[in-house]
Amino acid sequence: MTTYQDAIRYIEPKLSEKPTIGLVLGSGLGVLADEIENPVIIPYHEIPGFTVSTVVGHKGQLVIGKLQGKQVVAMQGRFHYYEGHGLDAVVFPIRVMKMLGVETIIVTNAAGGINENYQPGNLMLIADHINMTFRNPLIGPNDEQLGARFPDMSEAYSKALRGLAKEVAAEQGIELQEGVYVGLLGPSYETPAEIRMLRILGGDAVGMSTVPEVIVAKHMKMNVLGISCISNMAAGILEQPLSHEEVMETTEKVKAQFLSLVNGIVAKL
Ligand code: 6GU
Repeated sequence: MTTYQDAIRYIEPKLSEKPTIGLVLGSGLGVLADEIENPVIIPYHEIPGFTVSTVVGHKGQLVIGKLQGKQVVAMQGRFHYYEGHGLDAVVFPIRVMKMLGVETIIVTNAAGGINENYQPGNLMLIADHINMTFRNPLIGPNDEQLGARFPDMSEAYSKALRGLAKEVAAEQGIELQEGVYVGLLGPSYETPAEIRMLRILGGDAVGMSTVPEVIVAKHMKMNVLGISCISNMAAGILEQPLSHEEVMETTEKVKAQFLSLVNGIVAKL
């Protein structure tokens, strides 16, 4: 069995400095990793224990180096449960990041807007999430070395980091929504009836990632900041079908804002 230590033993010798900030870059948002200076780039397939991402718009490599003067490790492309990986594989890189030295993790994704005040292209700070996958990566015997059996989730998305993000957004004149991310399994998008249900339940945005990673990050007591790019309105809000192409087009349009927001946040960490 491949252990986290096998991955660490492969990655660590390639690094000159321990990364303290982790970035998980969602669909269309991987460009941020291209700004990392003097990068050490490690394709996932080389790393013991990593699986390979299969989604269009996801590159599939770790990029480690300096961003805004801080040593960061970025996942350029993440794993989704709908790809057929087990949850263990989905969260493996998060645990590896922690073991490399990461204390603060910024998770990003493309999400559909449930809140009718949102518009495609908005950025949304994740205030909290609802786990509608009804699966949990911590099921199984608990490894006490990693964290507690029953981890607290009452502040999954750090209030202090959200405050910092709002400060940076205000400085830069970037409009920033704040809301609840609903995580589903996918890969089919939701029906209009499901979206009406999720709205009643308190959801503002919906996507197919992030929840398992954040559960595992909190298990290991990392500080988490979550940012969704509202790439499209969820089903039934506009009179048009949903497509991954639209998701990629919108993330392309807000790329500059997204980059400047996350760069600004990393600079102040
Ligand atoms: Cl509308 N739904 C889900 N589940 N994921 C998405 C999305 C919608 N838009 C982008 N990702």
